[in-house]
Amino acid sequence: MSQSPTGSFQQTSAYKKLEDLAKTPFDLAQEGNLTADRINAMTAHAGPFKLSFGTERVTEDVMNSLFELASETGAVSKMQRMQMGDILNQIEGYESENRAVLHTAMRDFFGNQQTGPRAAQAMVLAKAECEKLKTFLSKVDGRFTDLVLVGIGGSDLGPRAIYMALQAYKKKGKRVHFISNVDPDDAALVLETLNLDKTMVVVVSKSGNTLETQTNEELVRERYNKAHLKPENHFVAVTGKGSPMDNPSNYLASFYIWDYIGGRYSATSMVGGVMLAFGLGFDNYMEFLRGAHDMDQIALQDDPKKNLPLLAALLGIWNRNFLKLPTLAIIPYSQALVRFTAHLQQCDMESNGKHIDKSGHEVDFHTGPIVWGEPGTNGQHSFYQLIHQGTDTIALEFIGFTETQYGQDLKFKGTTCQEKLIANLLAQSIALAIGQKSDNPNKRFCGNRPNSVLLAKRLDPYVMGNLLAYYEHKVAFQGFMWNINSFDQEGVQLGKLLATKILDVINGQAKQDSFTLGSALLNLMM
Ligand code: G6Q
Repeated sequence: MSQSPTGSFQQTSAYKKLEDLAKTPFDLAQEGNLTADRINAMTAHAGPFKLSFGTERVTEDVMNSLFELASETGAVSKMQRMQMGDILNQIEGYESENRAVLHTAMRDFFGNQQTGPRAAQAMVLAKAECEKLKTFLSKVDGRFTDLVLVGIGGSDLGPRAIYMALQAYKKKGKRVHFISNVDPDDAALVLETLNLDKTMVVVVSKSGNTLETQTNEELVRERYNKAHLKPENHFVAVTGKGSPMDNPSNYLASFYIWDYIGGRYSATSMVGGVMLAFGLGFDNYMEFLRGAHDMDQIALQDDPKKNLPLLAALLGIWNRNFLKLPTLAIIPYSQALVRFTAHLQQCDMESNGKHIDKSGHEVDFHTGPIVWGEPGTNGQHSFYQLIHQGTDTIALEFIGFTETQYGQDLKFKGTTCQEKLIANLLAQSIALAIGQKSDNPNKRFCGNRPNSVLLAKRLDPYVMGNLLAYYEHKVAFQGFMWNINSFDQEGVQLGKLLATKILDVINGQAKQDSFTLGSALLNLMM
C-alpha cells in the first residue's frame, strides 16, 4: 500500500516544530519547574469544567505549535462539517461506509442548531423519537418496575456507563439491568432476580442482526413464553429503520436510529434514551442531552483554549506522536464512573485504532493509543506501582468532582471522604509529574509521567452529558488531525464474520475442513 501523500498530518509545518520540541520536552521533575504559577496559567475553563494541564510535559512553544497543528489540519472546520452532516464516514476510492456522522443532531434541541439540511432533518427525526418516547413512558407508567437492556458493544457500553454514573438520580421504584454477553450466565444472573410480569425488555441493536443480541433476545423471550406471558407486551425494540428487527408487531413499541449514528456514539439517541428516560426520568434524560449539546457547541469554538475537547485532543497527540507514549490511562476519581473508562476504551480504540488515512494510504505515524483504567483511589492500590516506577511511561487523564452525588459524607481524622478522594487525585497528579529523589534507588521516582486533570463540581445528568460529548469530540478531533476515519469499525465486522464460520462447523452446516484452523481449536474444547 502506498504511503500517505504530502499535506497530511506529518507534512504540516507544526509537525516539524513539534518533532524538534519533543527532543527536549519540559522537565517536570526538575526542581522548581512545576510551580503554582504554571498550574494557574495552564488551566482552561469551559462549561462546568476546568482542565488543568500544567502537569503535562508542555511549554508555551509546544502549546502554540499544537494550536498551529489544529489550524493547519482544519480540526475545527471538520468538526463544523461533521455537525452539519457532511459525509465524513468514508474512505475515498475504496469500498467503505459512505455516511454522515450525526450523533450531535440527537441532542440539538436546545437552540444554536446546526444549519446543514442533513443535520436539520436528523434533528427533526430525533426530536420526534423523543416525543414518542415521552408519550410511551407515560402510557406504560406503573406497569413496569424493571427494565432489562439487551445489547452489546455500542448498544451496551455507553448506555450502561451513563446509567451507572447517574444512579444517584434514578427514579424511585425503577430498576435497570443489562444483558450483553452471549455467555448464558450473564442472562441467568439478571433473570433470576426479576418479576417478568413487571419487567420491560429493551432490545437494542442498530443492525438488528448481531448474533449475541439475537441470541439473548430469544433466550429472554423463551423465559416469557415459559411463564405464559406474551413477549410482545413487554419487549421494546431500538433499531435501525428497515433492519431485521424493524418488525413492530413483535414489540410493544419500536424506536429508531439511523445509519449516521455510530454504535459507540449512540448513547444520546434512543439507544441510551429509552433506558435512561425509564430509569432516571424523562427530565433527567433531557438534562443529560442538554449537557451533551452544550459541549457540542464548545467543540465548535475556534480558540483552542476555550475548546476543551480540542485542547485535550492536542495534548493527547503530543503524548502519542511526539513523546511516543503508547497507552493512556483514564482514571476517574469517582465510583459512579466505574464503567466510563470501558466506554471510552471503545469510543477511542474503535474510532482511532486505524492504520490507513481517509484516502486508503498507510499512515507512517502512530494513531490511537491503548486506553485503559479504573477508578481511583482503587487503582492506587493496584496498577499505580507500574505507573510510578515501571519501565514504560504512561500518559494519564484524571477526572474528579469536588462534591458528592448523594451528599452523604463523614468527617474522619479531620477531613471528609470527598476531600480524601480529591486530595488523592491531586497528590497523584503532582507526584507522577515531579517524582521523588532518593539515595535509595528503590525509593526513587523519575517523575515526568505526563497527566492532566479534568475537574467539575458535581456529576449530575447535565455534567454527565458534557463529559460524554467532551470525550466523543476529543476522539473525533484526533481522527480529524490524523486524517483517519474515526467512524467505521472493520475490525468489529471481521469478528462478527469469524464466529459464524466456527458456528457453521459446530451446527454441521459446514465441514471441518472448510475451516481447518478453527476446527483444530474447536477439537481442543471437546
Ligand atoms: C460500535 C460498533 C459495535 C456495535 C455492536 C452492536 O460502534 O459498531 O460495538 O455497536 O457490534 O451492534 P448492533 O447495535 O448492530 O447490534
